[in-house]
Amino acid sequence: LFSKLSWMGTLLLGTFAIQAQNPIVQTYFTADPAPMVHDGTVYLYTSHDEDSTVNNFFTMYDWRCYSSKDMVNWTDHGAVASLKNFKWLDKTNGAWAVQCIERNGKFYLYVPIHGEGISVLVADAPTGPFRDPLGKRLIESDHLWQDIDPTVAIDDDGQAYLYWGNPSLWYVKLNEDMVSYDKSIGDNGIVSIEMTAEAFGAKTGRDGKPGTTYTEGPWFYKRNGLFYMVYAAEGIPEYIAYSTATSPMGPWTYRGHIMKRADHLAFTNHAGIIDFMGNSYFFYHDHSLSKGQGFKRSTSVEQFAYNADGSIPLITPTKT
Ligand code: FUB
Repeated sequence: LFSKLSWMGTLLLGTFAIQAQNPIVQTYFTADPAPMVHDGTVYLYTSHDEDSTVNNFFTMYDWRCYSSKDMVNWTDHGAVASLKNFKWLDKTNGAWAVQCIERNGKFYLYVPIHGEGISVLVADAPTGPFRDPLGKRLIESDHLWQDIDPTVAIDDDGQAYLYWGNPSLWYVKLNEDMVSYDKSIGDNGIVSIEMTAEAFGAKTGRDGKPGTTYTEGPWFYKRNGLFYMVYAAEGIPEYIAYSTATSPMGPWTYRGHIMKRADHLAFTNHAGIIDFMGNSYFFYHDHSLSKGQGFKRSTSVEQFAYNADGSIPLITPTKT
């Protein structure tokens, strides 16, 4: 792949400086971007679509990390974790959408393994090495195939929330250790969000029944006292929509589209949002690098500005 690209980066001490044109990673197929700001640096965690697709489906073995101090030059830290981190796992495929968060100097990487639910890895540095602290999955549910796309945030009072799910949306209240959760609420700790049209927009399902636009890929965060749930909506192809709430546990209010469908976007989309050095950035993925192959996606980013009331404007994806 590398040799086929008109890639203009520079080799620097074993890492790659990647120019900031979309897609921002042009040496691997990367998807499900999950940015994290730590210590003046953006760490961008991604899932990784393999160059060779098995059974014409997502072929994903590891999670990659990139970092930047200016949103222009990116350093490639390689695959910082993979399915091989889980000794108990009898699976070689399924390293889906990841998110990392720091707490008390440790970095917690929440990962779904498709069909195996959600697990967590921990490291002393954002780029690892990551280890498996539990030796088993984190979320103890009976709906493993729907347990994908974890997203995590810590509220100002120190309570951490882990949301996830397709096509339902669940959360747990993580304990201070970030690798266990409060089992006294919901169904053995797992709280199911009520999927109403008011919360996530109305749509009519393929079966003709009323549903909501929420599909997957939630991105949960707090900004200026407001909680945001950005997500991949409907499909196929998906678009990006969002809801807000004044409490981390909802109730959620549907706020509309952020990124509409477009021909050069993949049949999935998956957002990650940060503020960094006074600007706001919206990460997503498209299929531009593979020229239209939905299982070979690439990470892109757009700078945007929130409206004065905290709402998110419609963002137009770069067309390369
Ligand atoms: O990358 C695999 C899956 O595709 C993710 O879990 C979904 O969000 C979609 O992007």
